Amino acid sequence: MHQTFDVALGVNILDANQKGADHNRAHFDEWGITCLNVMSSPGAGKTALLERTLATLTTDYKIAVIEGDMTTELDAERLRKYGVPVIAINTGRSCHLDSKMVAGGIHRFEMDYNPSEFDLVFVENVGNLVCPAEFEVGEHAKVALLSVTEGEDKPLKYPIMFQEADCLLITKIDLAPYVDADIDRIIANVRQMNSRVTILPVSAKTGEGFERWFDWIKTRCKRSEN
Ligand SMILES: Nc1nc2c(ncn2[C@@H]2O[C@H](COP(=O)(O)OP(=O)(O)OP(=O)(O)O)[C@@H](O)[C@H]2O)c(=O)[nH]1
Ligand SMILES: [Mg+2]
Ligand SMILES: [Zn+2]
Ligand SMILES: [Zn+2]
Repeated sequence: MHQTFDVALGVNILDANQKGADHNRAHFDEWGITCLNVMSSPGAGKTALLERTLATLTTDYKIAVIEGDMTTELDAERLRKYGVPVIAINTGRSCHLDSKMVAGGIHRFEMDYNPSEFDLVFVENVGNLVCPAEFEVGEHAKVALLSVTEGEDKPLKYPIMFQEADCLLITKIDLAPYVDADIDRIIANVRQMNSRVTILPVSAKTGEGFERWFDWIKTRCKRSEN
């Protein structure tokens, strides 16, 4: 009984979330914006990835960020240094962004800026390897990060994030020798969960792998220069 109730409640919550996600995507489509939902466990390097990405891509693309954190604007402040609009959403007790929270962010963005001038919106989700993957926010693609310091088994233990991802960044590869991480094994474990995902090893510290990441973004961007 208890389980049936939980399952039904879960389906209703996800149904309602999906309607909100469709609403958000319709806004992005109307404005010609590509939205990428960036997700990982806490500290895998989402903000560091976006810092290095903004440092390069803002010359070719007009970018905004929707920054989700349970509390604080620490990450939002880090990204504002790159001169882009950063809409901060504090989720309070919620360990993921949902489509309604992101709708609030989008409507704030719409009031303060001309969204049709923008090409790309990155959503940095709350650090959590589980539920962000289940709550679509209106993105066109899901980007998941797994750092080499987290352990090679994570794709097997937390499958949903890896099954849902369109692009999987193996981050902090500069640290691989220090933590005995076997990148080929990480890739094999990700592949076991998802045969079609693009897998890109990167280091936000050295910049290694970022050209391929930028190329991937360009193939996804509606208003691509290429
Ligand atoms: N050596 C190394 N450190 C990194 C790299 N990327 C991120 N870090 C460090 O890892 C820590 C966490 O990075 P963040 O970018 O804040 O991670 P995050 O995923 O945004 O964290 P939350 O938003 O709190 O979930 C920081 O101390 C970064 O400097 C990298 O490529 N190499
Ligand atoms: Mg962050
Ligand atoms: Zn959650
Ligand atoms: Zn709306």
